[in-house]
Amino acid sequence: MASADSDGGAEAGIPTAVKILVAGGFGAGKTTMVGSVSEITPLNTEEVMTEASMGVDDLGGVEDKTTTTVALDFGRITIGKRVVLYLFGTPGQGRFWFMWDELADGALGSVVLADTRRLETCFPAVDFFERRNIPFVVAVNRFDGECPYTEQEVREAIDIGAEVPVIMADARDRGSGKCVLVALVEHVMRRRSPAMSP
Ligand SMILES: Nc1nc2c(ncn2[C@@H]2O[C@H](COP(=O)(O)OP(=O)(O)O)[C@@H](O)[C@H]2O)c(=O)[nH]1
Ligand SMILES: [Mg+2]
Repeated sequence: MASADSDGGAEAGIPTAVKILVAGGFGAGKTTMVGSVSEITPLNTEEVMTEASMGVDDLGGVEDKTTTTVALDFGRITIGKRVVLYLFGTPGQGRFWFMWDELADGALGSVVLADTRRLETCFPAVDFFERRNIPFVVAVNRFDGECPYTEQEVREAIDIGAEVPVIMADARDRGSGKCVLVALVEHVMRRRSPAMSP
């Protein structure tokens, strides 16, 4: 898959295909976000949770959740006619960690969804992308309307560098999800050509 900096295709009228991950803890809104922004019917592998996942998946704070993504979510969105983002939602449960390296292969960057009710559930995702030097933005999914924390408080809680964008978002809202993705693409471009930084 072409990366965003191979611009030849875009100049010739062929959109550049970019792979983006949507990560975060179990129940943070990954499936919801991929579904709300995707311009194709999103593929999702949601299954009703069975007793087999009891005691295996961490339902702390999301006890009402009755389905779970067993493999991944997949969606597509075109940004400004030139760039096509292919979105891969990562499975949030710890028992699917083995898939993350495969999914991350060739990814331009990632959205880490943070659930304001359980901020700590996004730590493993943040850690994963930091270790592999994969650019990411943090999208704070405001579950009950208002986010109880300021951007600075979220930053301190997650302990991320000042250069990582933190965006307040609503995973159910297409426009909001699109803003998050544009922020990610801009962040990746800034990292690749520091001269573009404000
Ligand atoms: N109130 C509210 N509910 C949300 C929001 N985002 C997701 N949800 C709900 O939270 C639950 C978990 O979301 P889901 O996308 O399945 O999480 P995933 O495990 O990260 O894929 C679902 O029932 C969603 O409908 C949000 O921004 N606000
Ligand atoms: Mg899911």
